[in-house]
Amino acid sequence: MLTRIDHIGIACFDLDTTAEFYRATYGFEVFHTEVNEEQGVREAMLRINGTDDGGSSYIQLLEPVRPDSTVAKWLDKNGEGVHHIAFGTADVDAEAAAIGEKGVRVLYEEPRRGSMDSRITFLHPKDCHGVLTELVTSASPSATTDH
Ligand code: CMX
Ligand code: CO
Repeated sequence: MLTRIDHIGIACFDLDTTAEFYRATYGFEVFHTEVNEEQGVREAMLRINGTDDGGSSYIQLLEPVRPDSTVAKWLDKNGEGVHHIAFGTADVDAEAAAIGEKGVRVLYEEPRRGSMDSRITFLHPKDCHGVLTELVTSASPSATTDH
């Protein structure tokens, strides 16, 4: 079951400037930052609210750390903006398998490491009406409980 909007991923040129915009404009504070070398991004997670599955919803700001990363390529083509959406689930493996059975391309054979030691995979945007879609299982036990 997909039980929350885990995050909305927003590609930006400068993470610090963009995070400051979110703080000054909306009052959203940076909850967590990290570099994910495999994904080629530096990211900031702004926690917006808890969700009734015990997880949380975030804004995920993404700045590329190398020019050949997927986010750098996307920024070159589109400029800044919404890059992907992510749905949260207690079981990313089962969700990815079930969605793959429906004919949607799942980009990774096995989920990979995402923000805050979550496990993530992606669905191809061309199979999702133009929306790059991520599936996430949070590392925190409280966030993986389905109610
Ligand atoms: N949203 C919607 N459409 C997208 C897209 C996006 N984010 N990225 C690419 N596309 C579209 C392109 O517009 C293009 O469409 P057209 O052929 O009609 O022009 C098509 O998909 C192919 O695009 P591309 O620029 O050639 O890009 P690639 O095929 O090399 O890569 C994708 C696309 C989805 C396979 C790649 O972005 C990917 O593997 N994404 C998953 C990983 C990721 O995004 N990591 C960063 C975030 C990390 C995190 O959230 O933690
Ligand atoms: Co994401």
